Amino acid sequence: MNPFESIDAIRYEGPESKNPLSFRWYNPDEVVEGKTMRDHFRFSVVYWHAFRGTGADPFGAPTMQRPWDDGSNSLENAQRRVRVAFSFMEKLGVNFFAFHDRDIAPEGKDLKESNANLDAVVRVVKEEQQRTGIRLLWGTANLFSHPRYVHGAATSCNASVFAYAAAQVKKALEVTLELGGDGYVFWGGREGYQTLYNTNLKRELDHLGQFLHMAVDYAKAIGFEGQFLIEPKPKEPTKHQYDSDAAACINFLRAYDLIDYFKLNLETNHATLAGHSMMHEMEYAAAQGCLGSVDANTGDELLGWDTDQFPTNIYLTTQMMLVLLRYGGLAPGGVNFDAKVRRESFEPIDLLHAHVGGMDTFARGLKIAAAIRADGRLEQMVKQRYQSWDGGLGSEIEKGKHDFQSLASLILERGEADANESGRQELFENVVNLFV
Ligand code: XLS
Ligand code: NI
Ligand code: NI
Repeated sequence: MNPFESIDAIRYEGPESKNPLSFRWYNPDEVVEGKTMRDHFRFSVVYWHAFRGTGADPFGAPTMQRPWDDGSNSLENAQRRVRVAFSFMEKLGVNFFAFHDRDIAPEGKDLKESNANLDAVVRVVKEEQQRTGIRLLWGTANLFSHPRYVHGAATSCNASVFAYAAAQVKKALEVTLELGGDGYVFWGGREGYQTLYNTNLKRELDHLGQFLHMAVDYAKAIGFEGQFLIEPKPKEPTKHQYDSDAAACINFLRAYDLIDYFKLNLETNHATLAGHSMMHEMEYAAAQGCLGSVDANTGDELLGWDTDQFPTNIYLTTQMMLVLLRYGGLAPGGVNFDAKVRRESFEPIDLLHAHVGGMDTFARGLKIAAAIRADGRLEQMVKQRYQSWDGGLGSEIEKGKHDFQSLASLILERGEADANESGRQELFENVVNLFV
């Protein structure tokens, strides 16, 4: 019933290994830039895709073979699933997982029953955490699947839905605290709109701000000290999600006085949907002191939706690791595989191949990024590009010694700015390629 039981734990065997169930690059104890790979990544498995994904799509029925899962909504099934999930994570060698309240336990006939179901499954999760040492990266509440959330949760036009969502997040925070979670994520499931004709945008944003303040207050009240995170996404399920990208989220957090309590959980496929690269989203968030955690996946350039594929592109992970190394890493965040196997990859072993590949792709990205940094050429070239700011006029401006008056007289006197130098984009790209 548990197909992972008979499989050997996945081990690092090096790049020459022919064993598909081995790591060629992810070597948890290997130290890169003063930190083990284990601590750089803090890899995490998501419960929803890995253990609740059915393979159903808008055109067809579920395909996943999950012999431990009887497909029912019973508590026993939910508890058995937890045991299998932990045995999977143990064999894979990840140190963290993440879940929504409704992934791990079935929704009951009312909130009281749902909370009791959650408690019954959390007991098993706790036992498994103790048995394996696997920790909770972050918890969250599913505020988007149930029909009550059709118009959103904190931004619903229906005040009692706001209240229900508050009650659900209250419980999810308690459970996250109980399981020792390092963080708590707010992804704005249906917090957005389909048409502005029927939407009071200002009122909805005010409600969202109020809701998040209630969460901050409740966390303080119960002593939850984990990191709060907002996960940007521009569209899907609504046409326009309020938390559309890093910049929009940071603006919202500042406007509603929440910036001290939140960081961002950035997801690669969401960045693509927003018309950004993941490197842009990470760089922007980090520059604002808001880089919290990463939902690691990738989209498909030919498809315009959240395909949530496992990352296999070494350029992508190299770029991500360049940003992370420069800004000093992710903890208490992690690299959380918010990714699902394709509908056609329906055997349990595909889950292992997918995660092993994702972890190795990140490990290669880390080693390449560290090599680029050790070489120093790229950094030197960037420094060179900004040299006009390192002395003379540039440093005077940076130090605040000038205003429009003084700059205007200076340029009137000189007549023209200094000549520009080439941006050398192709050379920068060639230097990166020396290491990939
Ligand atoms: C959906 C989001 C979701 C969050 C958690 O697109 O990625 O899975 O990570 O609610
Ligand atoms: Ni996500
Ligand atoms: Ni997503």
